Amino acid sequence: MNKTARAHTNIALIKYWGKADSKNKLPLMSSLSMTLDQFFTDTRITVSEKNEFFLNGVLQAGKNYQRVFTYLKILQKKFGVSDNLRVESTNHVPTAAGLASSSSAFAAMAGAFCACYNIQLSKRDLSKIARLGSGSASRSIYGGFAIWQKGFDHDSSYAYALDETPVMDLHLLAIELNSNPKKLSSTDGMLQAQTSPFFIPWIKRNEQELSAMVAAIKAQDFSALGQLAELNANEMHAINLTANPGFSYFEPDTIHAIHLVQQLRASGIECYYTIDAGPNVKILAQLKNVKEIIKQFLSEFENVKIVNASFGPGLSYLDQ
Ligand code: 2P0
Repeated sequence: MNKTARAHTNIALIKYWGKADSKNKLPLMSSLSMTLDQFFTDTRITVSEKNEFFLNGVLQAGKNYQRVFTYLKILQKKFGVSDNLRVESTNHVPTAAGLASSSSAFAAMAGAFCACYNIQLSKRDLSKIARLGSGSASRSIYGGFAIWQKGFDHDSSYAYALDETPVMDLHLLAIELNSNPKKLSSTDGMLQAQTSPFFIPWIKRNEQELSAMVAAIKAQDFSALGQLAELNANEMHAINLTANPGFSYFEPDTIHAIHLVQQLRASGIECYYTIDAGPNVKILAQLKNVKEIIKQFLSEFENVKIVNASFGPGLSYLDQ
């Protein structure tokens, strides 16, 4: 078989930020995401003479190589196989970088592993094994809106589709303000965040925030969705600031972008932001306002790159 697997990046509107079990990547909260059309990873795995990982055509060593093969060895053990593997991944990220993500990388890797060994899995089981590579990858098995239910062990922690083909008018503008590598990985950041006095309240709010988000999506209520997403992102970043010691992914331009979103809103252009483990900002908007928001960001920031994304599909295989 050896088909190429394609998975799209997702952005969480209700975020995963805290683990119950680092080894199995079991989260302390459920999360909800939007899969994006503009950003994806293609991966092909073949049995080979030696273990090799090529990313965008370049042979990888060190940390990147380690992370991929640590993961693939976990899968090989699980499925009782033990060959050397050649892994070829290509990240398709339009000119605006800063959105190459472990969510698409490990969802595509899980799919490519199954294709290599002709292992037939349900989407639910694919989601579980993608999670072992990176928590957020569990959600990229699906298109549209996906929910990762936290569960309590490997078998109960998986994502499912809330709506794979939403008709909602929702755009995500990925605003690249800064392309430097992040200072603290998500894995380390979410561990450090657990020292915040607000970490337990953050977890306790998860169920009610998730239900409110599901209701907003079902009602196609853009205002409610945006307000909830922005609040949830602010909570995550407040926890980072109040950790001991505190830290932040924000850069001066991040604050500047937040202020611009607030100003746009005050002037009647409805939009909201969400921010992940890095300085870049993602804007949630409806089609009628996309042009004006892009114009405002281009006039306010030098060298900013903006990609207008909407809903993307789940894991697929390319015909060859
Ligand atoms: C999310 N993020 O829900 C959250 C919000 C970033 C901020 O999932 O340790 O790369 O590999 O499970 O999935 C990024 O963390 O972390 C992430 P690991 P992952 O999308």
